[in-house]
Amino acid sequence: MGDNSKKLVEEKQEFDKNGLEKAPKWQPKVKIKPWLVLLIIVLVIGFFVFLAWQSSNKEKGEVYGVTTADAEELILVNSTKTRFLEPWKNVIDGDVDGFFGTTLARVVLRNRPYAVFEFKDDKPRKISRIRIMTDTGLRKRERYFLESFSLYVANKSGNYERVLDDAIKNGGGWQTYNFPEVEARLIKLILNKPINKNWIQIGEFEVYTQSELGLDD
Ligand SMILES: [Ca+2]
Repeated sequence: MGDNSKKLVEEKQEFDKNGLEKAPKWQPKVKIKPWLVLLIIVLVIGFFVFLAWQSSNKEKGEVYGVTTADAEELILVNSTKTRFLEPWKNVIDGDVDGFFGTTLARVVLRNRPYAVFEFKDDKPRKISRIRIMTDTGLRKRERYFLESFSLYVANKSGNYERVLDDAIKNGGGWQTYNFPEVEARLIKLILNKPINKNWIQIGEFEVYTQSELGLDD
């Protein structure tokens, strides 16, 4: 008991000396570690180096232009895997330039990659045309360019029906495909070839309803 009260008195004196006469020194709640600062600096520099590399990785020359305003707005429902920086959402983003506009679908065990889309309002449409664009100006990507695809649609009952089975006929620019009008709630795009590579590239995919058939090929 005696020892304890002596200790308390000592502690109180110390507190009085350091705490009340001097303002307490400010200390950050989390200690900033030098290695963490260094890591953040490296990451920031790395990000800018990546941006520079990605812009230098593009070919100069042909530009395939932007998507048309009357294409239906799609959202991604589900899909197979892609390269990390080139996800399936890039195929419906209206961007036809570089990595950020491109989908690079992963081919696993020769299974055909695919993506399922629906209209933004979740309602069915009568569709009769699609457009596909493959070349977003990235170097050394020709070997991965989409060569052939299949298009399926599902109506309200959810049963898929094949609408198209077609090839990409003239390289990476925009190509238009027409088909008899069909009601679609879900649209499934399957990439068929090249299936012997690890990847298949596609830049943009558009869907049109009957009312937009004024568009020229
Ligand atoms: Ca795109």
